[in-house]
Amino acid sequence: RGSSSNSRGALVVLEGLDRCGKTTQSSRLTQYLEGLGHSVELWRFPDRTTSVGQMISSYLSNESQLDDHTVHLLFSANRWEKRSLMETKLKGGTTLILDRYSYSGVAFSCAKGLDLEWCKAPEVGLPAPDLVLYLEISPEMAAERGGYGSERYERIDFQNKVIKSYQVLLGSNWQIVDACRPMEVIEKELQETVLDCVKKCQNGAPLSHLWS
Ligand code: NYM
Repeated sequence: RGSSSNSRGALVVLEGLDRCGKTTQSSRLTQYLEGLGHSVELWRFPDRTTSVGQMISSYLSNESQLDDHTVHLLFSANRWEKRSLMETKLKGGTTLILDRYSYSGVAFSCAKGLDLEWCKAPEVGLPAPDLVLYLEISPEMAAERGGYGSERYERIDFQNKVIKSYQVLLGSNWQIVDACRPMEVIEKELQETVLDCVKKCQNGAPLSHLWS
């Protein structure tokens, strides 16, 4: 597949508030690309399977307490520990669909009051996504979807702060997707956008690094 010698997989990120539908949409998107014969993998951050990920997971479920800066750096370390595999996969032609990435890292920590530039710094040098799909929904509507669980951050007032920090991060490779619509409608829209992006990367669009 792909005619250019610089052909590679695409790095596609799904972002949004808790319960915006990211997880459903990212797995449907992965199935869709697989069905077309593309090499594709679905990853999620935090990756709770590593030892850093386990520290994060116990923090999120309130089983442990950590300083806000410390947990921010753990989330970042959890991406760095996957960086080399991420680049290998992309170079090998595999498209990666990421359920959350550095934008979540910055948006959630900033919502706690940490400094924006401080939050962005540890992410510098990670592979930059070719496309960020931001699933837009109000915290009230997200909360209605079966309600929030017991994890940290799942509160309407906090989610409103997260929206504000996402707005600061918005870049030219972002697509804002109205996530209040029926699942199938959103799914179709994402398919078209992502397929375009996959083709561009097959044709050799260079991979860049954060924060670009
Ligand atoms: N989260 C996620 C962060 O605070 N920083 C990060 O870097 C990442 C990747 O963790 N509320 C937050 C956002 C979510 C929570 O995510 C766990 P999920 O998608 O529910 O597993």
